[in-house]
Amino acid sequence: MRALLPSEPGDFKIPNHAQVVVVTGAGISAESGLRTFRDSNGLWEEHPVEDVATPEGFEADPEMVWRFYSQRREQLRDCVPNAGHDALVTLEQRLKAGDGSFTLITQNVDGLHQAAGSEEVINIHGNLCETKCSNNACAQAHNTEWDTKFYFAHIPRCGHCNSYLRPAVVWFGEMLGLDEQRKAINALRRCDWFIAVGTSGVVYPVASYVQEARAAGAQTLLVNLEPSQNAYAFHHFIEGKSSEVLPKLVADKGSST
Ligand code: BV8
Repeated sequence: MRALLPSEPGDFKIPNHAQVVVVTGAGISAESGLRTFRDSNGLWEEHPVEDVATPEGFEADPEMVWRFYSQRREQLRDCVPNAGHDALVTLEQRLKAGDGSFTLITQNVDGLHQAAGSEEVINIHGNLCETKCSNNACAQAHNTEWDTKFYFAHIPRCGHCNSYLRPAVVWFGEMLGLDEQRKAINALRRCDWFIAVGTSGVVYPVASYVQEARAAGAQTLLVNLEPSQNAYAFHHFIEGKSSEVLPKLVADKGSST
């Protein structure tokens, strides 16, 4: 693996005409108080991923899966976006005011980017606070009755086909949404800046997006506490907390060429 030369946020000037794609992971929400997945004391520590984030896990023990996701919904009540989320809103607004473009692909299901004011967001792994019917053939994909309620009492059932409802997130072994994937690939193929923030680069296909961006000729930056598993694929690595690095990285550093 090629050694990544560490960079500083001040080394980069993102011009107002840049075509930017940002990918975020659980690390950007860590400073809002949400646990990540694979750090020490991470979410998967108590719940092996195959038990709670797979269709098989849900089929085997829907109660336990609903408890896991309901605890995460509860956690969310006290969380607000942090300076990392806010910096991405600032960047999006600056690019839209210029003749640039901005696409935010988030693996997070916490909705904090939208709460911060980000508009062009692709929830590539779904949304924690939305619920859908577990029967893929059911016409009633969403049952709004449960979209914001926190399940602890009993497993909710679809009002249309009576199957269990489930969190509207993408589990391992499940395909990502076709519309979300199409939007993501379209943005990657025309980007000239690609920034991944707070992700371990373990989960595919999102971990391969940096390769798509490189193929499009983009500058690729990783902002993380440590080199991610796919760090080798990036041109630059900025080590640090997203809430500290991003405001410096996205600042408008004078008139751009
Ligand atoms: C699919 C559910 C087709 C929602 C999640 C072999 C090769 C390639 C692919 C595969 C393979 N075997 C299986 C696969 C496919 C599989 C996969 O990638 N497996 C991996 C584990 C190898 N992928 C899939 O199944 C996907 N579907 O590919 O369909 C298919 C199907 C079957 C077989 C083949 C193909 C579906 C993937 C979606 C899975 N769902 N969760 C939920 O509950 O949230 S994934 C889960 O991990 C979350 O969604 C999360 O978003 C995602 C990634 O985690 P991160 O966000 O990166 O978080 P993590 O804790 O890992 O890292 C945080 C980082 O932040 C750390 O590096 C830390 O240092 C840093 N950090 C912490 N604090 C800060 C910080 N950085 C900056 N500042 C801070 N303050």
